[in-house]
Amino acid sequence: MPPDKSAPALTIRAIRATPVEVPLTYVLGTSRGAVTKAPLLLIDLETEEGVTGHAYLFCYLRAAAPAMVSMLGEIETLTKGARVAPGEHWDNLAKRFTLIGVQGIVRMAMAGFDVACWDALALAAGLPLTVFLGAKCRPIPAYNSCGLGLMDKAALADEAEKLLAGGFGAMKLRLGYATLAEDIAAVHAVRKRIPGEVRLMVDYNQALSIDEALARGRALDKENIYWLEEPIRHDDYAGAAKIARELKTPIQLGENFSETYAMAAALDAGAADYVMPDLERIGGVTGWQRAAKLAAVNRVEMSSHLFPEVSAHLLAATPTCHYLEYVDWADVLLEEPLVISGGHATPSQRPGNGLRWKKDAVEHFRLR
Ligand code: SMN
Ligand code: MG
Repeated sequence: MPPDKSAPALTIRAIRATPVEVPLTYVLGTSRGAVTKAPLLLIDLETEEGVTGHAYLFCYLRAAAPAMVSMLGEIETLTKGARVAPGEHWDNLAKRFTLIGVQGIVRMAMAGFDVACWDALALAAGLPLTVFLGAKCRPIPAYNSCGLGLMDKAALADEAEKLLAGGFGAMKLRLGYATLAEDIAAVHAVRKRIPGEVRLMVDYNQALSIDEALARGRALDKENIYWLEEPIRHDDYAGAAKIARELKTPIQLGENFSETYAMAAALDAGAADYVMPDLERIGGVTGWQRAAKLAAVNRVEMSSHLFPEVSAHLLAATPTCHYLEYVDWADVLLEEPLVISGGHATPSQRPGNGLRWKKDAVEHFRLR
């Protein structure tokens, strides 16, 4: 649903960006280091009409937060007084930021602004974001991506059992131990403790060389793995294509796609069987919609990366909707955390994207 036709006009007044850091219920031990806390940036887009759009970003590093706040300040300077029109803003800001490059935290800040703009428009229209985008609110299959990091095998099995709560029919295990034998032992430890029908995805977070990915991938082909994510460095599409051709297990890529251009290049190269764009790297709601069209044209199933609250709305409006990646990171900050039932996430039925901050929690977790 194009905002120009359906939403009342809104005028940008100010952008507030509040850095917080929340503890994770389950430590996320990846092959590239452990994530124990999530530094998030909460964005409020104020309009002259009194509607406030919300979004949050994942800063990855606490040190990145001040730079992202600063970029949002620059975006505020460039857009203050303009009409809320996210697609147009994306293209104008992309031109304006050409010299530094629409990448890294510049692009993340743009994406946060974009998500907040779409929220403001859907709020003003009185519609849940999914409906504003022309789709119906419906339950989206979700996999539990909390925890299951690199750790002791007994602890891994205990965690796998806990992650079934909510009726999840799928979960994701992080791999990239020193040896293939340890990777397989981790798979077996988890498998033994979960029902046979529960799907198991694995994620290497770019840890392997092409040869090592082929060797470990051939062994994993015998383990009924639902997808094998980012086995090698994320931007080696020729390498990933070779791996995708040789292995039976589907290759999943996408959290590092920078705008739709990277996704198009990956699909052209045959680098991925499935895709899972990340809201803040693909370009917010505007970038997601472009990616969803590309996935549909290529008939590739599309999942999400992090940001489950907004991604649930977007996946409901994605023709090749596959899986929502569920993490509970933002729950402590939200008036209404995302609800998981029977292994599915249902987009919030309220107008907008459903993000509303719990003020006392924001104060408590605020970075100063
Ligand atoms: C991941 C990425 C970034 C932070 C935590 C975890 C992981 C995923 O690659 O796919 O969830
Ligand atoms: Mg991943």
